[in-house]
Amino acid sequence: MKHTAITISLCLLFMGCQSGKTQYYEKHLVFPEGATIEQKVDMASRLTPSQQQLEWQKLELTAFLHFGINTFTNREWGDGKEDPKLFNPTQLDAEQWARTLKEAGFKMVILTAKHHDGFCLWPTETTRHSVASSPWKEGKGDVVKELKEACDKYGLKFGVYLSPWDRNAACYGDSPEYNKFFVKQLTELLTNYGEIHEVWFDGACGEGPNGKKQVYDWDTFYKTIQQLQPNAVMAIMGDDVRWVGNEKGFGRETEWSATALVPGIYNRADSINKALGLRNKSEDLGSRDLLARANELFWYPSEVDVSIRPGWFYHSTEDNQVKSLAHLVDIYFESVGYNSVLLLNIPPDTRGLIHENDVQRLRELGEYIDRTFATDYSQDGNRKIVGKEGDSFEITMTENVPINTLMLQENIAEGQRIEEFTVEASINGVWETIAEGTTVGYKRLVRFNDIVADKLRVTINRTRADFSILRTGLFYASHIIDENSQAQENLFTPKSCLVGDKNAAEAIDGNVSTAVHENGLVPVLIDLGEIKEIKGFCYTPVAEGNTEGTIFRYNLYHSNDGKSWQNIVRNAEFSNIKNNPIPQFVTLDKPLKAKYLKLEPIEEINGNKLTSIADFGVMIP
Ligand code: FUL
Repeated sequence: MKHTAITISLCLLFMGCQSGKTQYYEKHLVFPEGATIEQKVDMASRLTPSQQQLEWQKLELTAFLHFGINTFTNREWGDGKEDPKLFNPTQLDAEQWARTLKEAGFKMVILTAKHHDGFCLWPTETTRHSVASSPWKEGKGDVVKELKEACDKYGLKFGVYLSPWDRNAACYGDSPEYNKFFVKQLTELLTNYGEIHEVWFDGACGEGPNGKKQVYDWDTFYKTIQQLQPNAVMAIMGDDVRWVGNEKGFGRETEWSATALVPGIYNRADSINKALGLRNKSEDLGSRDLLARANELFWYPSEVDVSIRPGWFYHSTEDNQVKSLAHLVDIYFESVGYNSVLLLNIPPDTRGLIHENDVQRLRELGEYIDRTFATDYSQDGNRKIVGKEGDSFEITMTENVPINTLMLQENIAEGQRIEEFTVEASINGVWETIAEGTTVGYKRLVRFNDIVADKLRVTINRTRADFSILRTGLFYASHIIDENSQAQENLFTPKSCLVGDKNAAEAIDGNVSTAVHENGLVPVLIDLGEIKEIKGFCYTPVAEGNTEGTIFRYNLYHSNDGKSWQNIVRNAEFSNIKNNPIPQFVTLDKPLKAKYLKLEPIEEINGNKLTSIADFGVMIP
């Protein structure tokens, strides 16, 4: 008897209907004990974003601006020991940044108010390591203020990146002290600059095994944001916006905003994510298989962050490595078109301007997106379509022209539901399958070969509950011929290479898809074959597949006889190599002449005793 009563009330709960009204779960839900997979799928279909998350998702395009002391030291990660006097942009013009970004179609701008070096772009009261100690505007400048005013002028939303990891703050590692210091910085930023719409807390921390251990007070950080900027989302180390898991610019084809991944700010995150085998990088974050094993779900949508150049900060050597239009368009389709927000980084240069090459590429990208989506060849793109699993709907063309892109948008205010769909086209009266897909979510752009069709038919083969589509569209995206971005460095191919004792021809074959993996932290010994003038070197880590053994910290030596060695670089790091495994170009302080180089690993990215290398080149004048 008791059992029946419980069953009836559980059924009511699972059907989500109490007195005829559908029950939704905002942002988070916990499955009742004993819930079946059908019941879990049904509840998952009614998990919805918060209002802030919904508004954030609609922005689609956000610009990231990495600017700070690293811009002037030519580094990716500063160590916090830099002289603030180095910060001296000669022509800083935040309006040029805002105008360029607005014209390219961005809706929000996020500035690195403080990166890992601890240098603050606003005159904070918390530290001397800031613009106030720099010669720029005689210490009276405030980059945050200038950019916020420019964003207001151009109608852009504004967000701040505030790195929790701080290599300058003396109190870093003294957890309560640093937490107070950090909340003070956060409070200054969230109080003195008007509305802030995204607060970006980076997850990176490169402190090695003997480094400082800081326990962050996420709860207080979170409450500070809620109290001071209730419309803001808290990203990455936050529970509103999820890092997609790579810095390459590509999202997942199957992208669930309703995920089983527990955001890192919750104490239980490590243990639950480990038990479920989940990381930000995981392919699957929300399938039915995962729902079956999970006890709770989060509305935790993906943000795809990527730089327009290889690095996040400006380096003049990368002026000719601005990503091509074709590459950026692919990134757009595989981020915005894969149910994510694209966060594209454009690093202002040492003048304090967005470099001409980036301005040009952004203009091309903006024009391409505008042109592609200006004409929708479908009739009635804005009609609302609701249906059940297995239902089909047709989209009729307005004109007899080629198309190659279908846009679908689910009404995510009621949850994300579609799991599988098929697209057919009626070409000369005959139906052909032209594409298949999985999730839709906020926006799905489906690309297919150019066709001229009378109409398309979309069948929703699998859905978690009745589906609800807000928008469909048919477009033609013109094909772009890619011109390769050129690396500026002149790389010399060594004669031979030993990794440990092993002859490692794959490490110098110029082919980054062949790699050498060795046990132990073993030296990479390079024989140039003759004495050469050396400007620097390039270590290319393994970027795909088994990335174990990637070197993080290293020493570098040179020699003319391969026996007596002189140290050139001591305890240096390949900053950010773990998340962004791109070729690491290292320019020596002074060029030198040598026949041999030795790269000695001190620390691997995950603290393992392994060494790997995809390629090694020597920079010559
Ligand atoms: C990473 C950082 O370490 C990089 O320097 C950069 O800021 C990127 C967006 O996030 O984790």
